[in-house]
Amino acid sequence: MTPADPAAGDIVIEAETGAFESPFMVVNIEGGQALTSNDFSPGISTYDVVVPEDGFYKFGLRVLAPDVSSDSVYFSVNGEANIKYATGIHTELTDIMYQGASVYQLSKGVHKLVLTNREKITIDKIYFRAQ
Ligand SMILES: [Ca+2]
Repeated sequence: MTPADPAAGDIVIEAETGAFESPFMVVNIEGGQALTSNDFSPGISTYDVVVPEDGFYKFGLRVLAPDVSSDSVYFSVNGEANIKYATGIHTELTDIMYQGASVYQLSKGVHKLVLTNREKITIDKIYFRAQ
């Protein structure tokens, strides 16, 4: 089962379009491609996040996270400290909005996102959801 289309107002980035390094790699999944990794070393994937208007945005991911060795990743917005994002276990593609206090006030323009590998998660899409 594929999740519903993203909500209006979401900024959606295909995770596999990042500038990524090993162990991140691209894998084919149902309906397209995703970013995944096969080990626990801290490679990164970087993104330009194009924000269409000033506002508050919440971070989220569409993931496959089938077990306890594949259900987390680190993320950092605009050079802030890495946040560990534990998605919970999902054996089908699932949209998970980060539940911590990470609502970002972003101005119109380009912002920077960095994902850092932690374990064997598979990430299809990245969201910044307008609040
Ligand atoms: Ca994708």
